[in-house]
Amino acid sequence: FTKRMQWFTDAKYGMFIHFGLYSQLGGIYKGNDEGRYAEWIQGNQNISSEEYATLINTWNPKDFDANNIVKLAKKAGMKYLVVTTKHHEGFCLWDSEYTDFDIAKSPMKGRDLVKELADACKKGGLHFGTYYSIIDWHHPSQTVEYNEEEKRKNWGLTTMKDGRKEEYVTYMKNQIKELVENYDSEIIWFDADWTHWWTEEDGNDLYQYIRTLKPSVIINNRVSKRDKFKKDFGTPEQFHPDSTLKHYWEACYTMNDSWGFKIKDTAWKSPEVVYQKLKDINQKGGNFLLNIGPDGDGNVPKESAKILKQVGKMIAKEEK
Ligand code: FUL
Repeated sequence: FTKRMQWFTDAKYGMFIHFGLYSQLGGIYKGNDEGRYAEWIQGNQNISSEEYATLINTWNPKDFDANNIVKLAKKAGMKYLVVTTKHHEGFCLWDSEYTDFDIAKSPMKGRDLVKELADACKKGGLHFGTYYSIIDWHHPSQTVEYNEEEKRKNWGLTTMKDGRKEEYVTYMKNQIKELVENYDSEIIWFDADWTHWWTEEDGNDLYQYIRTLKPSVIINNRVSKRDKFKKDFGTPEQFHPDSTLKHYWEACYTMNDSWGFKIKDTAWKSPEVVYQKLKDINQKGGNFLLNIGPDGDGNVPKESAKILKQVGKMIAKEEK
């Protein structure tokens, strides 16, 4: 285990990328800018899955440049990268054999952003990881839970339709197999294990499945009810522990407020604040995964790039 985790602990600092159909909205849908996280807009604004799915027709991030992103990450002093291959919305950034709700059915047909990033990482010497959401607001196996008390839909919790779970788990396994075998993903970064139809046992089973596919792969604790399952690493989000821990961990943070690109979010952290976080986290034995949310054209927001480069300079200076 220690050996398998070695590159990860040595890496210390990585880039998180939130990118999906939502990126083209920048947190505003039909004039409505409600909601904190732009990647949650479907849920925050209660957009039906059919209506939301039409966003695939206008999704055309033609400026997305994986080599430039990797260059930026390296300049920033980062050693690995994790991209949202499928967020809660269910849209896949790679050409998956198992769904039509993917890049191949968008105006970006012919390109595969997961492949582009995986290749760019390989070329640039960065480790490559893939985020994958367990809940899926698009997959026909699930509907969105209705909360009687609050009289509203609870998008964080999907409901698994009767008899559809096995089919969906197979779907996940097939897709993860694609990510591991075709893109050589080194980290499977799960999310949304909190939903009630996903049990600890399901998580452990999926974990074992992936480990057999590729023994060296690293899997985060969100595969299986994060609190009870510390392997391979813990994932504090937008905070970090104030002392060292017995298990591996990686704190993830945004540079402003939202993960996905949000036009109105200007709450940028200063380079000093980001640098301090990195130091503090690393000193306590954790990794730091810092997010960028490219816009609808695929461009990295100028502010993010600027902060990253300045932090990179501070790291370089300290290493001299
Ligand atoms: C959370 C998600 O719901 C957010 O959208 C984001 O991806 C964050 C890293 O994890 O659980």
